Amino acid sequence: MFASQAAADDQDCRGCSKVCWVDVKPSSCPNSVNPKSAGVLPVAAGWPHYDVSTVELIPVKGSYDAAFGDCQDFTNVQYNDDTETATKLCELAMTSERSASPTWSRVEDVDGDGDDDTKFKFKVSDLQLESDDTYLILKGESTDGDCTFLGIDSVRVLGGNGGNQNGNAGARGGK
Ligand SMILES: [Ca+2]
Ligand SMILES: [Ca+2]
Repeated sequence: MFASQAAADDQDCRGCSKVCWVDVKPSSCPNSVNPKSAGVLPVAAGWPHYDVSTVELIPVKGSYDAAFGDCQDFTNVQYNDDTETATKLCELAMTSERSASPTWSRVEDVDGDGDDDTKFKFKVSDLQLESDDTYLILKGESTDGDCTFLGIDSVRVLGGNGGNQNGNAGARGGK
């Protein structure tokens, strides 16, 4: 492992960064979460080779011009896997000081396209969700240490007035 190099790249968002699809609460939309829940949050990601010890789920606020509307969906994947998007997600992730590490993970073909993906579970309490959080960013290093993989999906935090009300506007809005 080249953890120190990976960490250095991670810090400035200028290392190798790539985007994969992420579906918070697969098969559910909106992705509603009770921040006081003692349970776990399932998240699927379209990439099988994570160094799981580096994976974080990061709550962020605001409007992001994602290609999808309210929710990413593993059955209808829409994301921009270009360098610009990867850099944007990396910078967005750095605006948050909260993150959770997965308590469970398993490699499987979530969307049935013949390529392996990864399922994760995160403790909801580890996320320290706030009512105006709008997205969750999944970030982790590749097992070969060469690249950071990032993905984003919306979250609707129950019990607040926040939620992802700007999801569609964000999707259509400018940058
Ligand atoms: Ca979902
Ligand atoms: Ca797959």
